Amino acid sequence: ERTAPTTRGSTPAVPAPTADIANKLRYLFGRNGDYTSTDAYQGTAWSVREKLIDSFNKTHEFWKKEDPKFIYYLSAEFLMGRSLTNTVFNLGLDGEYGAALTELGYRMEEVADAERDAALGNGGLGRLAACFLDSMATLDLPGWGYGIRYKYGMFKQGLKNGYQVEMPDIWLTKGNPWEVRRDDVRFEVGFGGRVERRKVNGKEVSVWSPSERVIAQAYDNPIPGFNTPTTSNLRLWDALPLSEFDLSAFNAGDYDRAMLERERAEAISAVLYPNDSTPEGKELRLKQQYFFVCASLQDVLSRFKAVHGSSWDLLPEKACFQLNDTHPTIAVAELMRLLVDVEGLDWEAAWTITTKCLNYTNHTVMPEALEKWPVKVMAKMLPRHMEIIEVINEGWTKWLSGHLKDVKGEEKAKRIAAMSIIHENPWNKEEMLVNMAYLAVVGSSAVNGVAAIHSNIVKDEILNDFYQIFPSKFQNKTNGVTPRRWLAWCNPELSALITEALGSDEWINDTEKLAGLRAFASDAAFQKRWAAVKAAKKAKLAALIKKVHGDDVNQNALFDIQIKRIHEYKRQYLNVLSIIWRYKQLKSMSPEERKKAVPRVCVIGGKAASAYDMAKRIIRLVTAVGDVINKDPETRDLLRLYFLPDYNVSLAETIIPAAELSQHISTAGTEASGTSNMKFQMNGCLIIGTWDGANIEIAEETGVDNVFVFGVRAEEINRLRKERKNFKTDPRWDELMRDIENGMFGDKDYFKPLVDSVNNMKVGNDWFLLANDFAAYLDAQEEVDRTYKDQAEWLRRSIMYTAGSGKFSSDRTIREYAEDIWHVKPCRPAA
Ligand code: DL6
Repeated sequence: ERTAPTTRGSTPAVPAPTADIANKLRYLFGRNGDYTSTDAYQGTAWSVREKLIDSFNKTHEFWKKEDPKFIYYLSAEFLMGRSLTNTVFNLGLDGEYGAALTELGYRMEEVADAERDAALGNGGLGRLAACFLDSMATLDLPGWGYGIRYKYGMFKQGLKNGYQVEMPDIWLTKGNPWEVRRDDVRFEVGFGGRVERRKVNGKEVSVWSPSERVIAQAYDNPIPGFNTPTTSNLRLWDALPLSEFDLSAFNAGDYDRAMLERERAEAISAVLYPNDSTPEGKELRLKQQYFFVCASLQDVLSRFKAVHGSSWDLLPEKACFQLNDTHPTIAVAELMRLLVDVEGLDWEAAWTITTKCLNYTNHTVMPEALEKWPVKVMAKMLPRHMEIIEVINEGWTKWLSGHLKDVKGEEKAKRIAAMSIIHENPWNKEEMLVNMAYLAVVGSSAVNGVAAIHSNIVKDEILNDFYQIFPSKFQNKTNGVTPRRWLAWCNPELSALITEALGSDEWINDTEKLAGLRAFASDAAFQKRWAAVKAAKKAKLAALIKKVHGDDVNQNALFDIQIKRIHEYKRQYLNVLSIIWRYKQLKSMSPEERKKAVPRVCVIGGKAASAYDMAKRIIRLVTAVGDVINKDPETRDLLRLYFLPDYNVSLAETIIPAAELSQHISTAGTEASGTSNMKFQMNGCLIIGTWDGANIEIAEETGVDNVFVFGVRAEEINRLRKERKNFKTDPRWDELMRDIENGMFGDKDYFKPLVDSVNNMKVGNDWFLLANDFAAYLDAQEEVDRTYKDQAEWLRRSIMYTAGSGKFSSDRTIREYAEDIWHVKPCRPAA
């Protein structure tokens, strides 16, 4: 049950806002008593919204008066999840609204469950952006997020006979109390057409006449900080047609044409990352990127102009933009276009301003996610931007040539070609590509990776040529997560225990204080209370498994969780192989031996991209193995495997507090950082993981001996990949491959490509080196079992995890961005 999590949630003396909730239901929804929990959610949300907007207005009046420097976080994704609980807790309204709901016969938790997740993101990158907004507001930093108001967010995942099915996420049908439509904030965005040179006032200018124009309509989503009067903003853009309706076409009986413009415009903000395996899908994605970047930059520039006129030199002192991955990188060309073509600045002046204002974060080493747009596509959709990129590239390569004056001949040409923003497609010599990461590096002041190891890979491998030239541009900013949503609000019981132990709830704003828990790590009485909280959270997850799968699970079993996007590099497949091995071991044991085994409930969750065939096969393998294991009367008390469909932020809020072991087992050097590892750590969940991403820093903060680390290191990967053909696989591995091939879990034809991808060197080449890590992984799992049998040691480690999680608050990350990259200072309105 959700109880008031902190000392802030005390029941107020003033009457609870019961009447206001009832009023909202009466006048907004025509309801008069006899409410459902969805009604109770709607009434509460619309009532809370007013307090949120009061705080938003106050903050923005203050910021307008003070005119501080702003950070604008440009991101194609914001994975916000639900807002009600977060808003009432962040605003300190949990006590009064909790009491109001009790009067109406509801609990906050059940009412909060009626809210749909705002799933405007795919995974880690989008959720990071959401955590950052929470921290920016909490730290009183003048800052907004800018993105797209997708009509359909991340698809809903279902299972049909164990296979993933995708359904649209229709999240806006019941209205959205957490947004405000700004009818006064609309900008035109153009696509296609042609560019002409004209002489205006004796000066040669480029005039772009787009062939298609749409309207970007702003929606503001207030972001409340915690323990502060600051409420900042996430401004999302919706695409609308320029004219409502083509009445003449309609009157002439051409109904299709009458609707065409609307449909074409609305398609831009319809779906989060449409499947980009087709050329049409690709074009739409570029269109989305330009759409939100163009509207956001126009918006910022128009506010700047209203205060500072055309003192454009001042812009870098008033605004900076963080490019969240390469998705918003077209901002480099768009800011140049706005400054040169629209505001009439000289190219050089505009370039100085542009590069001072922009910064770029890299979030991936996966080559397929490092965006490169065909010049043809770019030139057709954004002809003026293509010209601008060509000029930027000319200037860049010319500068480079001067810089490399000591390098001669072919070597020099090779090095310049390797760093050219526009280059040949290595797989198709006919095609030229715009490399968006290179454009971002050349056009930015700072470039950062998202964990220490990742930032080193960015410097030493992915962008090494650039690093050699601009070493000071490159930084590391290890990711973080908001401790509000991911500990205080999702685990109120643990939160209350921590507050009691530390003597105050100051840790919610200053997570370094969690280190104080180390003093309690070996205290038997404290461990007992810690364990009781975990047991309560496990009971909640057990109830969820029962609801989804109809099974009761052994709540004394070790709850072992892997939740994240399904991807070969994240190696859910390796996890399944170890579960099959565990099953076979249990089967071969005598009843006496079985008594000594550690029971486990394994849960795997995550979505596979709709076009990612191998990932879908992995999901089917999980469900097929679960079908066999969960029914086996000999072992079902000792081992279960469940796939929980439709993994999203809200589900994570239930799963993470219940987890005892979480798996972060990517091939070393492939997971840029990971952020769920930090959420698990905060909630006292032990980690089994490779030496990858933020696992490394988590291990350092928690004590490396407290983490089940296994597997090869990033430095070895390239060599091992080359040698994989000759790698002598473990006999247990060979046995498992045969089992799957021979149909132990059915569907053997469907699983064949999966087996081949890691086992048949003629077909697949085990690119992610599952076989190399397999034996070490089984050893690490045995070590997990041994440790779990010693509950005092397990609980000591669990407490040490939470105690060591101080570094991974996104408050720390955002403070570092603000100080080292943005140079933005807190600006706090009066309470
Ligand atoms: O930085 C946030 C998050 C990291 O924690 C993950 O390790 C990383 O995989 C993810 N990157 C992406 C990039 N995808 N694209 N394009 O989602 O970023």
